[in-house]
Amino acid sequence: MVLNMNQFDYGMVMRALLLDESECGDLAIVKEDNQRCFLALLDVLGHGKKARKVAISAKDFIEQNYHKDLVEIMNDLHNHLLGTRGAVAALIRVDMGSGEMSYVGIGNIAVSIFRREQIRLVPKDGVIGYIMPRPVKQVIPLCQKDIIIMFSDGLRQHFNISECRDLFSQPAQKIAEELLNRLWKANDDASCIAFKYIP
Ligand SMILES: [Mn+2]
Repeated sequence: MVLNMNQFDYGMVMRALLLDESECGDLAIVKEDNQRCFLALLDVLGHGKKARKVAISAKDFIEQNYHKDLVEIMNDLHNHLLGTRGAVAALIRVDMGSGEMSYVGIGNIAVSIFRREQIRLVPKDGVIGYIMPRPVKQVIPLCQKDIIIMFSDGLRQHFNISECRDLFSQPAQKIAEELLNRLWKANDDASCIAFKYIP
């Protein structure tokens, strides 16, 4: 168990289909930014070394630009990835003070907020770096103790909340790891981010 030195309670996990992280085309990034927290989950099409190369390029780009507006990041990422095999991604920013969560999603990354019930956010269809619709930002007010879960299609997309409710009292890192263990389809790279809104 790693001692959590972060300001906020979040966790992330990535697993390569080929079980070698140097061949994982999924990418999870979390950045603390004063009283804000930025979360990105990205899945490059396919898997293996070629997908990994695109993921590394996207990682460098996102790490240099994460403080910008989410729509701007998505548009610029599209331009950055033009000519590659493309990717899908969800970008989130949480303002810890106001409790406002912003979300921009292109393609199949599942994003849910768990409170008593599950609130699913709906991305736009498209592939970043290939054919991308105009990204749109959704703003959702969070409630205390809301848990944001993001995961790629390497995990089973539809599951009953009762399959994972027992996890929600755990630290975010444990939630991310356990969800991946329980929902991994073992036919693709997989990644998951969990974030607890505790202002
Ligand atoms: Mn995938």
